[in-house]
Amino acid sequence: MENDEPQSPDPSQDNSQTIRAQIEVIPCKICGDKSSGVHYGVITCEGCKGFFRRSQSSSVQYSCSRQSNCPIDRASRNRCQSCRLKKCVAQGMSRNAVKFGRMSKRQRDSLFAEVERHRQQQRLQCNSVLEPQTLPAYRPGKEPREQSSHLIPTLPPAYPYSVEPKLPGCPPEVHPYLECCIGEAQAPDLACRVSHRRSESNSPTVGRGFDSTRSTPEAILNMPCSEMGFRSFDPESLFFGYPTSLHIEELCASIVRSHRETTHYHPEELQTLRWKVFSRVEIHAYQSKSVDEMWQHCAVRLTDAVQYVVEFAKRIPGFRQLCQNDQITLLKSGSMEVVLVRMSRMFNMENNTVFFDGKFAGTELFKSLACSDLIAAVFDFAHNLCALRLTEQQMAVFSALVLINADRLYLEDRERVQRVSRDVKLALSHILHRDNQESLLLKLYQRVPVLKSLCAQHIEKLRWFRQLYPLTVHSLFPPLYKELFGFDTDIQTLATH
Ligand code: 6QP
Repeated sequence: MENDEPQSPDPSQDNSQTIRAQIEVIPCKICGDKSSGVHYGVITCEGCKGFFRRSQSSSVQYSCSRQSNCPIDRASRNRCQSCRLKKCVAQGMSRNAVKFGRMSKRQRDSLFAEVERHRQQQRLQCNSVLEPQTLPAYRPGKEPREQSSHLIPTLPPAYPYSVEPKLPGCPPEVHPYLECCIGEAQAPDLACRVSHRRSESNSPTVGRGFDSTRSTPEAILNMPCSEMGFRSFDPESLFFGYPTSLHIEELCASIVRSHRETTHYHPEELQTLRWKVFSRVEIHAYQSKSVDEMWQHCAVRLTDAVQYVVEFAKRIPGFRQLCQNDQITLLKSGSMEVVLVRMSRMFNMENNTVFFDGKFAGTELFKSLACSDLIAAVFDFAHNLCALRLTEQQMAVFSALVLINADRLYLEDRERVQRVSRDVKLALSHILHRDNQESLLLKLYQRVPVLKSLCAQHIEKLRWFRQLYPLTVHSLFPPLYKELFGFDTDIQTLATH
């Protein structure tokens, strides 16, 4: 695995030495240590480069013993491998990052602008009486936009030379989360909350997908996505005309790549893990957990999976061109559905088990959730989808179709979502036609309402659980989880209800 330097710019166009020297002014995007160049698509230090390389071996599996939101900086980076890896992925590191041929002028300008910002900052720090001569590795709060909020750690300014794109049709807004991130930078466990009320938010609808009217994790979406390393498919070129079959081919390829890059386990790895099943003793240990302990555990797992889906969404051509509110609306209502679609990859039909916490588990393991009906329904869904034996490509495009759903409530620019959705639908038809499996189309469309109902059941259970254990939800559930499921409740509210 020696593709550590897959992204050094083309020397024929740019003086790569100069660029590398410039890049090194920018600290490692993962831990803030001194960077040594672009590794796996992101500016990182040698330590994080090596860590990411090791993490890509199929035998490696990390889990966080806390709440999956550990701060990662130079001093703490070795404390939690799970959170470190998550940050790597969130920042856009990918083992598939390949050499890019040319840096566009925009990319170069943007890179230089970032370098310049860092230079200026360093000069300021050196002049400061309070912080004489310190060149601190990582200064959260000094640069709020560079700060992953821990709300959705997948929202980084990320690499590809982030001049924040002006989203057409969406007026620039003041982002309160910036202040919030500055204020809370030293306590990253606290969620940065944005109470961003929208006009519809007076009548939140419960039970139909997620409540998309609550706080908005703009931070995630603000940044360009990390799809450098390949010529990306440009959805804008489609908006004014009919897509050609070449466009659709490219769209398929792009979605498939996005899927591949944002799934933690690859098909071959899952295949080799199939023999790992929980022993009776292990099953008993899970069953003996208290209800709230098991819920918290699953909430963390689920949030992990959602974060990968957020990253997938950001890499779907056309998604980032939607306005932020619509991106958030689609994620709030669709990311859980995609998690369920993806779960079918991890299902073993031979013994009705699903991959969980490193091994394969049957429904009985989840007894202490006290949701056997929902667990049975989730297993049933995974089983039925698994029975369709989708290829990874088919699943990728189906996942995109589930996410880019123009029928969601509260979309601001529904027409724009419709255009992207139309293309994704064409992509799905195209891929099934190509595979000579057109009969799958109807079967897949028929799964969509089932997904919706599973998510509604999830929400219902969550409300029940929150009534029983408000403090567990308030203090121990991952911020992103609460945000997605519309649990913005603060402690005062809990006290008065
Ligand atoms: C990614 C997991 C297999 C149950 C749990 C989808 C849950 O746990 C609940 N929901 C849930 C959890 C996960 C999920 O997708 C998984 O493949 C991640 N997890 S998981 C896996 C499984 F059968 O925890 O690893 C949905 C909660 Cl939090 C409350 C009540 C009922 C639930 F199902």
